[in-house]
Amino acid sequence: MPSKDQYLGCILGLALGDAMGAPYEGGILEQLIWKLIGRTKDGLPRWTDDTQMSIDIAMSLLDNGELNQLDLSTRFANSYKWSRGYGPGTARLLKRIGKGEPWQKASMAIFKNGSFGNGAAMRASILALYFNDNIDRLLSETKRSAEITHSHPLAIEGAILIALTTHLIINHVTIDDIINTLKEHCKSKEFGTQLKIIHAWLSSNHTPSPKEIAKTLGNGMTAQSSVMSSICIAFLHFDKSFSELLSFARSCKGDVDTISAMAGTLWGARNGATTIYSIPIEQRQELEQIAVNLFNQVNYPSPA
Ligand code: R7I
Ligand code: MG
Ligand code: MG
Ligand code: MG
Repeated sequence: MPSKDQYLGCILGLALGDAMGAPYEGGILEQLIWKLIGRTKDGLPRWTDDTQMSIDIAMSLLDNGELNQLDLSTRFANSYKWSRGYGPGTARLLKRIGKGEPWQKASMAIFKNGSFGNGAAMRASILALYFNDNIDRLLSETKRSAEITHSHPLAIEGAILIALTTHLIINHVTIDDIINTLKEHCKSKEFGTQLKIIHAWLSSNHTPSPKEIAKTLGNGMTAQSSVMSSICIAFLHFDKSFSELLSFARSCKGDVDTISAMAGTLWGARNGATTIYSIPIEQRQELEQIAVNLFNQVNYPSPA
């Protein structure tokens, strides 16, 4: 059975990965901008769109008692702020929804087949915290949460892989068994090939360097160049500290906030929040309350 500490770890790992990774995301210009806007008035590290959209999903689920796509699309649009560093396509899409365009139309308006950015995967661990009793339901609800902004099959598959991995981790499944289950759910050649590489590395006890991960699995803003990298980084750091995970993800360069958020949420799902409580972050109490509310709605029996 998952513990409340794992729920806290999953949410705080995501937000801390995001906020700690954000100063290193992208090129010189993006890093300069983040230097100017990366702290709250009280000097706390700010998180970005990765955490904001995760909060939107959590609040929508908790308030509606189900995944309501119209409600979620409205929340995404209402929360949009340029200073959270949204992906370029998602920023345009959310502005269209904000002006009243239905999400079904907006989500196809920017990229011809819908976005394959990692913006659906980065927020997908929340689904695993809410839909813990049935894997098929988890997968179909994850797809519904993703397609509001990311209707491309690779973006949806990336979201499903993160949700499923989170689900298996909070339910104490071993890395070997997680990999076997992920293999059953990899539909695309892209993710399937990457998973085989991770499997081969782990079975031969090879520890890839950050450079090797970036080159082989990717470090970009697309789902297919960041989801498997993040899963791999999380697996490599399950028995190491959160700060080692962060510094490894930073060395991978590229989309550091999102890779750290996805690796961080998986690390926290496994290790809980105890060792990361003291790291300062924007709105920590609100984040913790969300984790507790998600945990409480699942109705896990209390320990004897
Ligand atoms: O996926 P998305 O919300 O971006 C999330 C990223 C994370 O790093 C966040 O931290 C934030 O910084 O942004 O935003 P999108 O713009 O939908 O997708 C991200 C990028 O993937 C796009 O800007 C494109 O460069 C690329 N991309 C595509 N390129 C060509 N054709 C996504 N879909 C396509 C496509 O269909
Ligand atoms: Mg971001
Ligand atoms: Mg950005
Ligand atoms: Mg990012």
